[in-house]
Amino acid sequence: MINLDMARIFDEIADIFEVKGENPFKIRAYRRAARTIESLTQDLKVIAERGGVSELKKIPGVGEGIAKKIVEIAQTGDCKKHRELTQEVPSGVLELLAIPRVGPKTIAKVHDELGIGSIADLEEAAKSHKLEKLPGLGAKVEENILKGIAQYRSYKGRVLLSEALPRAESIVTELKKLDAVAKITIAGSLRRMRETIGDIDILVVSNRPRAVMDAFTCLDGVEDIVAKGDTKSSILLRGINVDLRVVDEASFGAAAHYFTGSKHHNIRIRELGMKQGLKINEYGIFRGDERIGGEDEADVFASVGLAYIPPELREDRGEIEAAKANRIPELVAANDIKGDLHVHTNWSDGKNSIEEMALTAISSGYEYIAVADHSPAVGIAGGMNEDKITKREVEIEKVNKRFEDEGTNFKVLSASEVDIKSDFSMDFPDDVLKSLDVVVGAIHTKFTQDRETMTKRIVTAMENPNVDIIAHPTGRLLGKRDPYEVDMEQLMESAKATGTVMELNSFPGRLDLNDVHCKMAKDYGVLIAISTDAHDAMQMRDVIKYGVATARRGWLEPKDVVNTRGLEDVMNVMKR
Ligand code: DGT
Ligand code: CA
Ligand code: CA
Repeated sequence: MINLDMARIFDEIADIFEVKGENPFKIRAYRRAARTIESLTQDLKVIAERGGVSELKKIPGVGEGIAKKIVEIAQTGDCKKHRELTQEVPSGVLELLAIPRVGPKTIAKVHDELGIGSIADLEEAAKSHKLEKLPGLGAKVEENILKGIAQYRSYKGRVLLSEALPRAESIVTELKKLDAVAKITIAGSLRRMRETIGDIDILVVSNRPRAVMDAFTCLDGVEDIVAKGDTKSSILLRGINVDLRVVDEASFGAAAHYFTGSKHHNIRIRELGMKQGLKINEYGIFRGDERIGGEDEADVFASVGLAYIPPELREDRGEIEAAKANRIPELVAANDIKGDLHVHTNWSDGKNSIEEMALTAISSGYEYIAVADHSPAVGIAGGMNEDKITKREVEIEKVNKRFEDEGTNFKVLSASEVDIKSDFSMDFPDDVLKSLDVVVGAIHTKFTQDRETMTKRIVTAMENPNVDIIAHPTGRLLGKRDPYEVDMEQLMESAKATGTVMELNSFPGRLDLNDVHCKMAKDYGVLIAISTDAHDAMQMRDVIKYGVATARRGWLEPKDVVNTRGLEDVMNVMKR
C-alpha cells in the first residue's frame, strides 16, 4: 500500500460524506489530508511503523483521526470506517459526483427518492422528466444535469496534468532502479505538458525488454494488464492507462521524438524529411537503407535543417516555421520566477499566515509575494472588509520590518483579489484600491452574462487605473465549468491600452489563461503574471510548475512574464 492508495481512501471517505451531507469541515479535513499525502515524498507506511500516530500528526493536514486511520491501513491494509461507508453508498452513486453542475445534495435526493445509482440512470431520468417532480428540483436542474453529463463525457478518459505527472514520475523512479533499464523518458502529451492527459507514455532503452516488462506489469497499483509484449506493454494503473515501449539505443532519439508527438507536428517533420529524400520514423532517420541518425532527438531536427524544438511547442502551431528561421523562443523556466502575485492567507480563505507564506516563498528563492485576500462580496471565502484590510496592513508591516532588520531581501505586498461585480463596479471603493500595492480583479459571480456584457465588465475593470491584474480571465474549471463567453481579442486590446496584466492561473484545474491565449497575449504585447492563487504554502510551492509549463506551451519568454522581474520593476508596472 503506497501513499496514493491512502489518499484515494480518504478522498472516497470525503465523497461519501458529501453525499451523506456531513459537516463540511470534516469533508475538507479528509480532502486536505488526501492532497498532502499525495505529494508526500516519504512513504507513509514507513512513518507509521517508525513513529505511529504522534509522528504522523506532524504532517500538515493530518490530525488525530486521520493519523489513526493511516496506522490502521499500514498495519491491516484496510480501513474499517471506509469499508462501512462504501457499504452505505454504492460506487455508482459516487461516480455521479464527478458530473459537473450536479451537487451532492441532488445526488442524495435522486438516489433516495428514485433509486438512481449510475450516470445512465440519471440521464434517463432527466430525459424523461422524472426529476422535475422532486421537491427542490425543476426543469432547469434537469437541463443542467444533461449538460453536465455531456461535459463529463467529453472529458472522460482524460486526467489533469497534475494527476498524471506525479504518477509518471514515480513509475520512472521505480523502473530506473532496474539494471535492465539503460535510458528512460516520459513521452506523449505528458512530455508536451498538455493541460489534460489521455494516457501516460514512457519510453525505455534496454537490451533485456522482458525484465523491464515484467517489472512494469507488476508495479504497485496495476489494475489491469491490457497488453504485454517485448516492445510494448500497456497497463491500467489506478484508473490511468500507461503505455511502455522498449527500443534499441540507436533508435532512442527518433522514438522519443515520434512518441512525444504531437501527431500533427510529427507529420510535418516527416514531410520535411521526405522532401529531402529522408525517411523519418520511430526507428531512426534513413537515406535509402542507410541509417544516418536517430540516437539523439536533436538528430531528427538537424536532419531536416531545423533548430531544436522544445516538447511543449510541438503542436504544429508555427514552431516548425520558427525553427526554420532560427527563431525558437528562449522559453520561461521555473527558476526565472521571482515572486507570486496572487496568493491567499488566513486573512481570508487561505490556510497559512502571512509569515508562513513568506517563509515558504523565500525558500523557493522568491523576492516577493502579493497577499491577495478576497474582497467582501466573496462571503463564503471570508472576504475582508475595510477594517480587516487595515488590521492586515499592520501585520504585513510587521513581517516586512522583520525581514528588513534581518537583511532578508524579501517583501510582502499588500494586495486583494477584488470582485468585479456584475454591475461592472469593483467591490472596494477607489481609495481602498489605491491604498493597495497590487489589485487583482476577478469574476466570481454571474458567469452567465452574455458575451458583450461580460467583455464590457472586464474592460471596465481594466480601465480603472487601480486594477493591475485580471485573475483567471475566462473562469473555466477543466472538466467542470466551461469558460464564460468573452471577446478575448477585445480583452487583449484593452489590456494593452491600459497596461493591465493578464493572469495565468497555475491551479491545475484552471490553467487560465490557457496556452493559446498566452501566445495571443504575447503577440499583443500584453504582460502575463504566472500566479498560483494558492490557498496554502505547499500549494504555492507545488503548483507553479503547471503555470510555467502552460506559459512555455504559450511560447512565453521571461520578458513576457511580469513576475520574472525584480520587485522594483514589478512595482513600476503596478504603479497607479
Ligand atoms: P493523449 O494521450 O491523448 O493525451 O495524447 P498523446 O499525444 O500522448 O497521444 P498518444 O498517447 O495516442 O500517442 C503518443 C504519441 O505517439 C503521439 O503524441 C504521437 C505519436 N503517434 C501516435 N499515433 C500516431 C500516428 O498515427 N502518426 C504519427 N506520426 N504519430 C503518432
Ligand atoms: Ca499519451
Ligand atoms: Ca499512448
